[in-house]
Amino acid sequence: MGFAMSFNYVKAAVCAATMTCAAVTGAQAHIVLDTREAVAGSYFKSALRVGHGCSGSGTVSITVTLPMGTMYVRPQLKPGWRIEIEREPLAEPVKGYHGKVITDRVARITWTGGPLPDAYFDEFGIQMKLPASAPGDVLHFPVLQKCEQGARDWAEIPPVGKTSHDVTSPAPALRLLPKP
Ligand SMILES: [Cu+2]
Repeated sequence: MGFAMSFNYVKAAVCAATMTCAAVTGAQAHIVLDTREAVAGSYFKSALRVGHGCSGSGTVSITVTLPMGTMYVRPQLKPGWRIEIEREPLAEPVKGYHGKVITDRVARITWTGGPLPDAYFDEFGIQMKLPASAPGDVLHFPVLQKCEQGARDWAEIPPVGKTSHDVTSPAPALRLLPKP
């Protein structure tokens, strides 16, 4: 918690001192993962932060698509929001804990509730085990945001050499760090 806060302070300071300020604060207002980096293969707890609605309209649901390789995905219960977990079969079963064989995975999670007014932000907690590797060392978590009026698909993946600041509706992203 303390670390995340000081990280944000650092970013705010950088933002004030550089010309990328608008881009940085803009990205903060999107739908993003609260944590941007984590060690590959580790247990990871974070939250999807919804920074605003759809062109002024309040948010009534978000659906996140989980990247391949994430395991043991669990959403955090959230008063006022109904949670739906959609599973899909794995191409090949994998060995889990306690000698269990795992044959499916969480593909999508939807929170429905609110409405979360445009002027407010909120966070939707999620935990999982991260894969040992990912293409380009980045995992993407596309989110479909539905509002009282309209919707927004946060699913853009920046092309190689670009960042989330270069696209209008970037998918929340997590950089995988090598195991220490
Ligand atoms: Cu935004």
